[in-house]
Amino acid sequence: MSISKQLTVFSGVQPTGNFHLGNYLGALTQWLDLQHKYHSIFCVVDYHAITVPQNAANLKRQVLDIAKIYLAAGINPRRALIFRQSDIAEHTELAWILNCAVARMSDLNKMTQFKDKAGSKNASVGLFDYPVLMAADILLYQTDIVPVGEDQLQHVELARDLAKRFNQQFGHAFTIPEAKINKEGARIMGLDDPTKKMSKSAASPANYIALLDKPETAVKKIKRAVTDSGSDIKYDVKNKPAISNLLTIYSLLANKSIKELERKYTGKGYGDFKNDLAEVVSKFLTDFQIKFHNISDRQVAKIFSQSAKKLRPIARTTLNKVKTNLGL
Ligand code: AQP
Repeated sequence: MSISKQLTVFSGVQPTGNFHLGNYLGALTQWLDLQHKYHSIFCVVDYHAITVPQNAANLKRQVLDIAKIYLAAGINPRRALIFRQSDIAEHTELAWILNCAVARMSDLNKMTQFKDKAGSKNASVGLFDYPVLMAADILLYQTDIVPVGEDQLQHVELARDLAKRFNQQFGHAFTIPEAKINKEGARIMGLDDPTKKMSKSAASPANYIALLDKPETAVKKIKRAVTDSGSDIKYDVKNKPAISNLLTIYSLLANKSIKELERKYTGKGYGDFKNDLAEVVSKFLTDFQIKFHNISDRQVAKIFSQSAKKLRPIARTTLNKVKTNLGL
């Protein structure tokens, strides 16, 4: 009889900009469930953050704040390992090896996020290559499940392809991971433009509700959120993308089905709907921020160091296998 290994979950968030409701509903809410069932590893991916210019003091602050967001949202450090990517050097070492052994320019040229993010800017090589670093993050821990929002699906696919290629060409070294996407909330759209995803790096703060926005600021953002033509509160992504997005946010935060909300607002207008949604969001943020402000930097530093101590040997074992297979 074979003893099946406990499955491993890995995911991460970049410590950049304002962690928003899209990150929370698309990724973090999945982590909350998974931590009870699986060996769970949640990373603050600071090496990814430096793919675009950062201010040193600000980056240091944001790294701690993202970990506090994980904790305030309900990630339990006794169940899940929360760590800082740059504490484990094996991430960049494996990324280099993948770059040379199996990643190809043609793979990275297909990545839509790079095209979206690089725009006309003088993009860094790191920004182009960041999906390979993400593959290394995932593969180092022999990850089975990667809970992410829809925008990261393409990157998890790349991690799968690189792992398969490596295993075939050089001998087995990696578990093949699978992405896990929420049924609802996988792609929360911008409040100012429901055709584009809610994004930390959006040009205008009217695009997102940050988990650290003052509740009164969030209320204003919801009241100013764009709506569709007509006045029905109806979930119809094609014809009513803005209201559908607001219904999704409302449904997930209030734990009410979209059908129930549609019934509740039959015959009512956008004004009533937005007032109630603003109240739901405001309460959510108030409760969340009380927990956030109760966590100290020292607590986070201790969690980082304890997690890194446990994870380093796993990362080292994978890397040693990879190096042996390559003759390094
Ligand atoms: N709008 C979104 N809806 C649902 N999920 C989302 N995610 C991001 N935006 C949405 C998910 O959040 C996790 C953390 O993302 P990240 O820090 O790696 O950043 P990102 O995917 O590049 O998206 P952001 O947060 O909008 O940042 P910028 O503006 O820098 O691109 C991931 O699981 C992601 O899928």
